[in-house]
Amino acid sequence: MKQFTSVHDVEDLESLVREALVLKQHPYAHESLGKHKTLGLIFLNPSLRTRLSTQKAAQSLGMNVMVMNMGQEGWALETQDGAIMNGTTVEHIKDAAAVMGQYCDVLGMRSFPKLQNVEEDYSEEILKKFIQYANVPFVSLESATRHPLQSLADLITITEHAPKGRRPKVVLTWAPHVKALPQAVPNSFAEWMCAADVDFVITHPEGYELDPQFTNGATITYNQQEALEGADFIYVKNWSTFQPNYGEVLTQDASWMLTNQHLTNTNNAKVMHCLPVRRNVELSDEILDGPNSLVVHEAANREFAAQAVLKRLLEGIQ
Ligand code: AN0
Ligand code: CP
Repeated sequence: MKQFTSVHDVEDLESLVREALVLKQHPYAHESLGKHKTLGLIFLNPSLRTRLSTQKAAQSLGMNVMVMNMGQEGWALETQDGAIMNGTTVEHIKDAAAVMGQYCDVLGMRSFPKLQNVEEDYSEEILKKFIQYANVPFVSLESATRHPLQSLADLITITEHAPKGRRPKVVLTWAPHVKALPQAVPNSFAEWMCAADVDFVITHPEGYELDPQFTNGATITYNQQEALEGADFIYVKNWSTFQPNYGEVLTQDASWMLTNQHLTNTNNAKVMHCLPVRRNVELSDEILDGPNSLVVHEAANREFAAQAVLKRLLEGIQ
């Protein structure tokens, strides 16, 4: 593997999930694979899980890790080709990426969308330029439109907890939030669930339709109660609007926040969320602190998702 930016970079999904589950049992089985190899993690935005789980995963493979909080500690980056840099930006992404590619054998970057211009965000310009100029194997730590390490951890979690002998029903439900959030997590989750062996339903209020390039193959309904019927897994996430007005909050309707009452007609559904979560806005305390919550298991699996991906990237170098 040369890069991990979406499900399309994975040749065999099932074997990657299996590999992650084996690594979870034997995390130090490949501790010399990354010897004398350096991973650079570049954060243009905040992170807890992605930063720590990816560092730990790399260390278990014997890699050296460098983390750069670009947003706070780096120079302000210019991304426009041909820009006359007489404003606030100090260094062009071309130069910064090329230099980091000299220091690192594998690079990862987190870059959120600005949620102002749909064409700009969905072109993934920053991600593409970074990969092009760094010119080393690359892992996305969440880009403007996708969060593939999260989706892989989610699929690992579903695989571990799935009912035996039948396809699980997985429901992605929109949840309220006070801020406009990216579509990256739901886009990515939808894309991975459409590629996995599950029955997949998406439910959200009218106006929150996701880009169909990610949801093709899913059943989509505005009726949350109907969607949740018989669910084995409920994946909770807020997102802002995609179209026609990009990056907006249309409603904060609290009836969309899952409580135990919402689980009544499910198959004793397990509840998932990528975290961080706004308690009692996106998800109720009673669910998060109750027996159906998988959120901490999911976060734990981020380590083995990252380790499986880094292992494949390292194998691509050797
Ligand atoms: C981010 C998002 O929704 O994309 C990161 C999630 C992993 N969440 C927030 O900004 C709260
Ligand atoms: N789920 C997730 O990516 O968390 P962080 O933003 O804390 O990395």
